[in-house]
Amino acid sequence: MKALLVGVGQAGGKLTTALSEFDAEMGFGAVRDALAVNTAAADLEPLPLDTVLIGQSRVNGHGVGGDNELGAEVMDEDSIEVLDALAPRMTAEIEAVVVVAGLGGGTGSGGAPVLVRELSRVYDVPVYALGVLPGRDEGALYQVNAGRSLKTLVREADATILLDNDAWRSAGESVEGGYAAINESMAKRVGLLLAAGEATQGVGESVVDTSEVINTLRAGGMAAVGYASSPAAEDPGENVNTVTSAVRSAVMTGLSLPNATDADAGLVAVAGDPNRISRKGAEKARKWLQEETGSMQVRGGDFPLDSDRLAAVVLLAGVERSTRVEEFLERARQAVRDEPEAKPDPAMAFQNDEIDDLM
Ligand SMILES: Nc1nc2c(ncn2[C@@H]2O[C@H](COP(=O)(O)OP(=O)(O)OP(=O)(O)O)[C@@H](O)[C@H]2O)c(=O)[nH]1
Ligand SMILES: [Mg+2]
Repeated sequence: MKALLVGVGQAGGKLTTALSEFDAEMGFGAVRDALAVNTAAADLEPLPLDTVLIGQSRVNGHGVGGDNELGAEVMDEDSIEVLDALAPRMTAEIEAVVVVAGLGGGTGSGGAPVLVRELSRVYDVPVYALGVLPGRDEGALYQVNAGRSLKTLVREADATILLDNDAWRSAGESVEGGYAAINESMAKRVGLLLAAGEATQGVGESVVDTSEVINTLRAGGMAAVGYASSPAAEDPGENVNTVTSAVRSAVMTGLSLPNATDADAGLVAVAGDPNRISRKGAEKARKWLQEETGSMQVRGGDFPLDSDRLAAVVLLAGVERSTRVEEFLERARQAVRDEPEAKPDPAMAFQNDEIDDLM
């Protein structure tokens, strides 16, 4: 899928950079161009991308400080500047626009849904959102912001691919400390998904096509992407279990939104040397995914790559009924209910039992 990426806010800019770099390193050419938009000048400055600073008259280049209503207003007021910067990049080859943002902050959280709406008005190609959900330890404001942003994105975007900041957090590591690793993991998943339909050399009937990725995402709503890889034998006959267990790991432990396995549609791309891919394994894996997701609409195919490993890239679409999404929404609702207490008097902590005495 030849895509144009637009990162909004700090997380959006960093993740867009990670995606562009992964695509370039792999030599895929699926990411045709990328732009970063923010209200904070200092966050745009280090990015190796073309940038647009919005909201200067409102916040003077200093960001919106987690106020996502202000983020939405600023994008509404300055969307012309963003659309003007995108126009020359929206060439005839572009098959989709992907708006990337952290949903818990202000600029990306508020700005992404507005930008998705504007892009959908102007262009006929699908407009997807790639949204980062705050981890469970991030503050109430992040949960509330993300809940509102997600609700709006799901309505405005052709599909919203979710990345849960808790998905790859190793025990004891802070979310902040893990951003670079999280962004790389996510860039790999989404980067491979975008590239899956591009690898048409060595064409066989079984090669995944961009239209299959787009048709899977047509299920709309929320989507998740999984990935896992494993060393492979040269003889495809020996790789039946290699393929099935890679697909299973991609779904069970490698999903961008863990446990989001109740889906309306799915796609399995088996990446690697086509001579090593076990047809039987790929077929078994597809059947397994149909049972696991409860969807009859599971597409599948090869993603030819020059490698001695085999990897599985799994796209699940229409995952909004999943327990993980429900857990997140409950956190967001709880944070809304708790809002008056979200900014407690710090002195109260010494009078109630929120914090245990040491002795
Ligand atoms: N995965 C990932 N998440 C990030 C990154 N940076 C920030 N976040 C998450 O994104 C949310 C905050 O959004 P930001 O992008 O920092 O906020 P912003 O859009 O710049 O908005 P303001 O700073 O309020 O103007 C939080 O949930 C963070 O955990 C990153 O590099 N990677
Ligand atoms: Mg910011």
